[in-house]
Amino acid sequence: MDNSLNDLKYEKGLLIHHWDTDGMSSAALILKKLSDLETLTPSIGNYYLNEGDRDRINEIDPDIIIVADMALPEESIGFLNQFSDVFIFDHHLQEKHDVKLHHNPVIYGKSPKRYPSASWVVGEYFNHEPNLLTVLGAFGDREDKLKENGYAIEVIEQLMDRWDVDFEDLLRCAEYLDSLYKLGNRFEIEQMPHQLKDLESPGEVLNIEGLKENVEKLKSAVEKEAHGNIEEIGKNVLFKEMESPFNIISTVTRKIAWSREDKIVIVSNCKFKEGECQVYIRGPIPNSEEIIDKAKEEGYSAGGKEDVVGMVIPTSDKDEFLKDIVKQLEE
Ligand SMILES: [Mn+2]
Repeated sequence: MDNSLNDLKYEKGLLIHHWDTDGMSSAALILKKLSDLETLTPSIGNYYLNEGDRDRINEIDPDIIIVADMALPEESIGFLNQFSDVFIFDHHLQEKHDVKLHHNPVIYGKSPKRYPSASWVVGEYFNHEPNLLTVLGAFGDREDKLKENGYAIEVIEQLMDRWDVDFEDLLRCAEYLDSLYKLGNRFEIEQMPHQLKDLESPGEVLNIEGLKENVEKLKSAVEKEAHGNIEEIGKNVLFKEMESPFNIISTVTRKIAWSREDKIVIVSNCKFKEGECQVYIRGPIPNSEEIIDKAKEEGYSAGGKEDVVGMVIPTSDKDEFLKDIVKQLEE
C-alpha cells in the first residue's frame, strides 16, 4: 500500500471534492486524517476548474492538493500540478494522470462493485473499517442499485443492524446531503465535510440543521414545475420551460416523462446559472447518441444514455438549439 499521504508535511493543504454526497463523504474521511485542509468544490455542474476556481486556488497557493471523487480533465490537473504534489482519490473511469498519487482501483482493473463510491476507495486507503461516511458515499452514488451489489450490501446490513436503521433511512441521508447542490449552496457544501467527519450514525446526519427544510423546499419546487405549463412542440415531443433557481431539472424531466411515457420530453432551465441553460431530454429517444455527439461537436457539454440526454448551452444559443433538437428527434 502506498502510504505517501500518511507522513506528509505541508503548510497549506487544499482538498478539492465533488459537490455530491459521495464527494462530501470522501472529503470528510480525508479530513479525519488531515483536519486542517481547506475545502473547495468546483462551480456546481462544472467537472473542471473554471477561471473563478483558479483564482481561488491561486489565492490559497496550496503546497499540497488532494482531489476526491472528481475526474478532472488533464488541463485542470496540469494547473494543479504547478502548485504542488497532487493526490487523487476516485472511482470514475478515467485516464491515469501524471501526479504524485492517483489512487483509483477501478482504473487498475478492480471491479466497480467492490468500490461503489469514492468514499469506499478513501476509507480503504486509510484503513478505516467501513463506517458511516464510507456507506453514505455509496448510497449517494448508487441509491437503490446498491441492493444488487452483494459485497456492499453485506457490509451495509451489518452497519444498519448496529445503528438500528433501514435502507430507506440511509437513502434519506443521501437525499438530505444532496439537497445542498440542488439548491446551489456551494459554500455549505464546502463546509459540510468538516461537520460530517465527526458523525457516526445516520440519525446525526438527518439532524443536521436545515437539511430537512431543504428537501421540503425542493419537493414543492419539483411538484410545481412538473405540473405547470407543458407545450406540444413536435409530433411526439413535449416541451417544458422551467425558470427555477434550483438544480432540479433531471428530477422534473423524469417526473414528466414517467407520466407521459409515449412522448419525448424536453425541459430547459436557464435560471440555475447565469448565462447558461440546462437542457434535458427523456423518453423513447431513437438517436440519443447522435444528439450527444452533435452537441459535443458544436462545443457544448453533453452526456447521457439511450433514454436520457443532458446538455448545457449558452443562453444565447437556446432557441436555435431547441429547434435543431426537435428536428433531430423527428428525423
Ligand atoms: Mn462518486
